[in-house]
Amino acid sequence: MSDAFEFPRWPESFAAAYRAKGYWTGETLGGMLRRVARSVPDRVAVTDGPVNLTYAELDARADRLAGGLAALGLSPGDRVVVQLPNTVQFVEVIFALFRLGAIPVFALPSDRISEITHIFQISGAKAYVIRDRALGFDYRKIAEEVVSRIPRVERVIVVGDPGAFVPFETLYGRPDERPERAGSDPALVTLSGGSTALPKLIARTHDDYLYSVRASAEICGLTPESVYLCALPAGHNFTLSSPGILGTLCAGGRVVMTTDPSGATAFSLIEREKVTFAALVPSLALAWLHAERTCDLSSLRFLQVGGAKLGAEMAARLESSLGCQLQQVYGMSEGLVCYTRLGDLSERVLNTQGRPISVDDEVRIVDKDDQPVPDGTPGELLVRGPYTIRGYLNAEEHNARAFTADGFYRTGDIVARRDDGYLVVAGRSKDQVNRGGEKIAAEEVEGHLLAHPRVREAAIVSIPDVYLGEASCAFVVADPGGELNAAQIRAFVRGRGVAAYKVPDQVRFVQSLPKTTVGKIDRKELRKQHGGSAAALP
Ligand code: AMP
Ligand code: DBH
Repeated sequence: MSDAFEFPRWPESFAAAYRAKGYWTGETLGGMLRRVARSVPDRVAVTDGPVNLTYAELDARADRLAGGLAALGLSPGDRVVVQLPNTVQFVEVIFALFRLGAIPVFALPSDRISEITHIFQISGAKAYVIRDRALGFDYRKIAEEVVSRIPRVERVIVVGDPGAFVPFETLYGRPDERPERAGSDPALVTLSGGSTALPKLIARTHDDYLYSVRASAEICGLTPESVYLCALPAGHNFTLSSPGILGTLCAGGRVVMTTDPSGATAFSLIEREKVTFAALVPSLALAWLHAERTCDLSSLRFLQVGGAKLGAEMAARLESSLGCQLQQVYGMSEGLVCYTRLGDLSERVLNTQGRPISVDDEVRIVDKDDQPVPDGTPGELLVRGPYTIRGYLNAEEHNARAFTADGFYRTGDIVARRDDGYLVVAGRSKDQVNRGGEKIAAEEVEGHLLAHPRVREAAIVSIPDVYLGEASCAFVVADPGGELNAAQIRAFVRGRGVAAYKVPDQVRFVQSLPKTTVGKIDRKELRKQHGGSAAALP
């Protein structure tokens, strides 16, 4: 990618309307922290183990780090890949980048060399911020490879033992005195869960992101007394913004970081830090249900579950077992977020994935021919609104398919709208496996499988899984002659340097794959043949 950082923007008539309605205020994420720090300087913003950073301290550190990053040669508009575990440095770094006007590109801790190389290539990023080791992995190894493969990557900043790279601690420099960015500038970049061979980049502006953050904090009733347990990866859209880290800070509340989301650790943190809310994916919620409970969880006001479908039965069990309100969250990095509301009737909380944040989220549910379906009938969800992107970055061809001519994003989710306006997610039309909230693009893993010299054809489909909701199954047509087994296939994919969750959970060898009339692999038919469910468009 070139240095240009152009992303599809909202047409001016929409932008003007979103400003006029007070959604887009011109405030930046850096400006938001400054404002909150002035009003509650001595309250704790972030807790990480024994560390308690106040708003005044976080604000000052962000300024000094921005100065240090500038001294390293980073400028406004530069992209910086951030791959940090849930620690206080994550929050410091992102606000330093916001202040500098540099753009964090969020990688997840599970990403490995294959994903990271792709992220650098398509984002044009020239710096990388990592922890030395976390979760049993040495991230400096990825950094070494990235630096040798991509000459543009000039700086690697390491929290912890830096090896040959730049130590994070030396970055606290003289405060950077740059003017604030404009609200319409890009604030951050995340990656789409993807259904294409490689994920696409999503640029979010300060205006649109902060609107979703502010509105989410309001929907969740956040106040300076709110304490958020950040248990899912901090760089994910759910954790960052729904209302997550940024929403909590926007309300003057406190974020408690943990790198261990297990029930045992989370429960003791909830008791010790008097946590008032947390966000989980369904599989983690299930693990919490089964974890031993000796701690006092009475501070917990509500628990958010999202990222993958939560069944009504599980929802009911969660609510009664944890003794707090449940909130279902259905969102996407591209924008739209739906919540069941606190105080909603239990029927809605258990059976729906909520309703959109904004009355100006325009939701269309359509059949195969893009015609609207009646309420109660499942169809593909299309959406347009004040915080839903109008296109991926540098992806003109893909955008023509992923967005309608009038700017609606095609979510690839099969959804029914009830007459009360609440949405029920019924399935998916995109070629993706949602493995406990972690999204796997079928095409991406198929590409890795096909790289094996003895694999002739391959298809990835979802299969039901008690814990994860869905697991991935690889159907492989192997070259005749010689032995090829499942373990070899899995080891091969792992050896390609991909995130562990993408390694197929099951591998099945078949003689041939079913094809559609145009000769593409018919994943729906495969799922049907092998006992999975296939959501069909009406
Ligand atoms: P991502 O592309 O990683 O941002 O993931 C967004 C996708 O996750 C959505 O388009 C849905 O397919 C799925 N998703 C998120 N939340 C839920 C939910 N509560 N129920 C079902 N699917 C969900
Ligand atoms: O899965 C998601 O991407 C997601 C889930 C809940 C999301 O992006 C969000 C809330 O904001």
